[in-house]
Amino acid sequence: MHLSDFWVRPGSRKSLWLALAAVCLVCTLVVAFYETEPASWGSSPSHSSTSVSPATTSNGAPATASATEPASPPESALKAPSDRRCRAFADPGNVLLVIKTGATEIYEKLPTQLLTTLGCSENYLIFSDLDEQIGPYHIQDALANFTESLKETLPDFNLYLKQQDYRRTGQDIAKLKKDGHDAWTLDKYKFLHMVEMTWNERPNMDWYVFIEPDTYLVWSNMLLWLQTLSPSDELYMGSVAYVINEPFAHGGSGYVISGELLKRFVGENPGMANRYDGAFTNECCGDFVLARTIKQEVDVGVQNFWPQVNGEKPATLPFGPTHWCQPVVTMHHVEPRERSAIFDFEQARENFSEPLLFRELSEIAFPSDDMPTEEKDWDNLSNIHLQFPGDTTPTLEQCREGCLGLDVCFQYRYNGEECHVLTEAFKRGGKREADDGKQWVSGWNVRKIQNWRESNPCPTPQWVQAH
Ligand SMILES: *[C@@H]1O[C@H](CO)[C@@H](O)[C@H](O)[C@H]1NC(C)=O
Ligand SMILES: *[C@@H]1O[C@H](CO)[C@@H](O)[C@H](O)[C@H]1NC(C)=O
Ligand SMILES: CC(=O)N[C@H]1CO[C@H](CO)[C@@H](O)[C@@H]1O
Repeated sequence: MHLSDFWVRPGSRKSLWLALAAVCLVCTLVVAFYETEPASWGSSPSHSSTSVSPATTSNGAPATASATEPASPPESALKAPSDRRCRAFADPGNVLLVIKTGATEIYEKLPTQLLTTLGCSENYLIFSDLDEQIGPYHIQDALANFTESLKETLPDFNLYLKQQDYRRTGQDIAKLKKDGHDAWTLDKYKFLHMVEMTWNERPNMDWYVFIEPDTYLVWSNMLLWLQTLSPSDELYMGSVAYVINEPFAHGGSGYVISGELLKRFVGENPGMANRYDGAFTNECCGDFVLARTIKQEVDVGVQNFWPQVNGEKPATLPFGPTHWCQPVVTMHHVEPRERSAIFDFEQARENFSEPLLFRELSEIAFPSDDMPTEEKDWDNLSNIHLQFPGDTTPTLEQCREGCLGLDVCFQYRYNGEECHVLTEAFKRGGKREADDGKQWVSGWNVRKIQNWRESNPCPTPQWVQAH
């Protein structure tokens, strides 16, 4: 209900009084809380800018510098002082993070990224398809330099123009998201200009790391990984996907371009992005066009670092022989709450100089002290059809016993008529409501998973070699 409803509807006297009573109750509670808990407010960054706060935090340390440097709160006020990653890597090196998002999703996806991944980074740029200021953060329009005449004629730019109109008229741009398709179609046009603007604004960095708002970047692993490489080599690295036969670094998994390569691709190549403005419309994906253009302009191909750089997340990763002793640098499709959970998990680690490996990460999906056994309305992504003698329809019990009785079986999934198992990895999967009257039930061979975990320690991290 809108506030104005209270004043225009004649019959709403009663709700008005109820609302006033509620407001007063809240005021009372706030005052009571403030009076009983002043110490806990002292460490809150927002409090340090008000006149009631003492100049020191609750533990006696000087308050953060936000009051004297209002222009740079990302480093001073917002960075969680307790973020252990920042202390472990006091000098992260000459690394620039670049995040690409879109105006219809920015408020939904960016905040958790800023509160977690970016907590230790002072070098980053944020690109979108609309120039915006969110508190201290300047979000740049990656398409600012895109050919004007094409913006006006390409149907894919309808959303771009509408966003500007929505902003001018004060409408909620998030409402333009709908199924996300239009934002997805517009997204591909941003890649080359984003890369070009990145170099123009921050030339001569060692490394440029490009991610999306739902990419999870394991900051410590990324820094450890980059330390093993030379930024004076021309490198374009990520998780390789293909369009027809042409390889490219999948955007959502994140990719890294060395300073040396970006210098030749952009720095010594003025006007590069505009020359390709017409090249996207008939292609599926911007990350693919980026790879093709790098190849065409400077003859450098993508190097594959999968699964260290990958497009899955704890709930969907296939833990096991292919994903075990390698460090995890990125994950994708990470929802804000999943991000917070991984972040907490990271913060609780003992030694940030020890890379976080898939083996350790598997504890999020399969905690040793709380292993899942069986879940209803659940799909664990088992995909090998287990057939029973005479092709009979198995029961859930038969499916479960079929898996638990097999040495190789990590898990099973039953849908009322078919039994699927997974033997080469274990995956957590997720909720899946019944469809066509079939209930999905999934279960795990807990003893096998535990045995596998114990008999496969990772004495040394296996950094992935380019392949
Ligand atoms: C737009 O393009 C011009 C010419 O290529 C370039 O000088 C300028 O820096 C670009 N603007 C941005 C914001 O990158
Ligand atoms: C942390 O791990 C690194 C790398 O394995 C090791 O050299 C260092 O001694 C460890 N630090 C502590 C406090 O255990
Ligand atoms: C929820 C989910 O991703 N379910 C998938 C489980 O695995 C089968 C077979 O691999 C897929 O078809 C489902 O989409």
